[in-house]
Amino acid sequence: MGLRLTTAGESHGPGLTCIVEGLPAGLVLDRGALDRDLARRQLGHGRGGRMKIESDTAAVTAGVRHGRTLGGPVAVSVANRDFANWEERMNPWPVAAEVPEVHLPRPGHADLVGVQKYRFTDVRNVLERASARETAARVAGGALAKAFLRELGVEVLSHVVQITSVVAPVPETLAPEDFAGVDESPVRCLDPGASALMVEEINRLRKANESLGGVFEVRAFGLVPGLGSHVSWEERIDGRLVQAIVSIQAMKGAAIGGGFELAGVPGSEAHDEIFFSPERGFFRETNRAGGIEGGMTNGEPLVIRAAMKPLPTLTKPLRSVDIATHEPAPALRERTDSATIPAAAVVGEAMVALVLADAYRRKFGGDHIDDVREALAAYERRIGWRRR
Ligand code: EPS
Repeated sequence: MGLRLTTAGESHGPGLTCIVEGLPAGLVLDRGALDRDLARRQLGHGRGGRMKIESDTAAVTAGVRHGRTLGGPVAVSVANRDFANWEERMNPWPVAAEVPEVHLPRPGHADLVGVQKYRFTDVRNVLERASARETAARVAGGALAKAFLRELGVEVLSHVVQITSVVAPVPETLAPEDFAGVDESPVRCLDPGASALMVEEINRLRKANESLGGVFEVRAFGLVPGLGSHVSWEERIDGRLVQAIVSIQAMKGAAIGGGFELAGVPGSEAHDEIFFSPERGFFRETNRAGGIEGGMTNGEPLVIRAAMKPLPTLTKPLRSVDIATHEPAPALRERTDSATIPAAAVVGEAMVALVLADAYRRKFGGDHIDDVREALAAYERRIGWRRR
């Protein structure tokens, strides 16, 4: 069995729930680490008024006893504090009050196609679930996956590399230590100069009633070679990672290693030559493949980037059409964030961690965390793997 995440919840409903199935028993969880990841997802220059209302914390309601997993599904709930302001509009049960419907779909959102597909007349029935508030539940699930991966020597980290036209320089190699201060940057960027320019860019465009997109990068260190498989398309880990990343609200693309740039260089500059030494075993001097060859991890750090479109809720709304009258009208004007790429990077970590944890569960099995560790150690011995 692999590892599976289910999330439930609406943006202004009572709360969000995540269920992670497939964690082994005996895994030690750190309550603080869960809340830290939830708090990291709330950070970043460019967030809107909602983040002043929310202060996300994880309430574990199933699958854990005295700080250790029991082997069953783990359930975590994250309350929506804002529900207090939406009790009538978002009550799970009928209310006496008249609740007006939303009829103005926002271009770039799920709004229009969602009401068509689900036979709704009220856009709110779509936008509440489509909202990126749901990513709080993903991050809670991702924190569980990270706890499992940490036991296996794997760390998943992220940073922002671009906000609209501001592109940060990224050194050729990065080690986990290089990410130590990333959460102190207001945009979660490793380069202080670019960080300052990104903040200016957000301020400038926000003042012009614009929203912003960008690019973040997730890196995973300590991965054993052989996660995923070349034998069938569904098992290729690059495909699974890209699916997970692009499933994050507002993502339009994902690229592994050199990504699209590899398409423009000759073969001799696109691959990572293979070397061997008794001390290091097999090793590479470059990592253009981003740690994946043939749909499998190859032992080098995983490098994956995601491109996020500018948020589609604009303070100066785009043109739209009233779905009840079919008259032209500006799109729904909602309170919104202007830039969320720093937060999206934290969500990216969660999604990558979930896919990697799933791959470790599929490859090494085991009902207890020590079974997993033993199976991994035996495999590492067999292939002569030296942990990087
Ligand atoms: C979101 C709109 C905003 C964001 C929200 C995602 O919410 P609201 O409409 O309440 O102002 O703040 O993100 C979160 C609540 C969150 O926790 O990230 C959207 O439309 O996707």
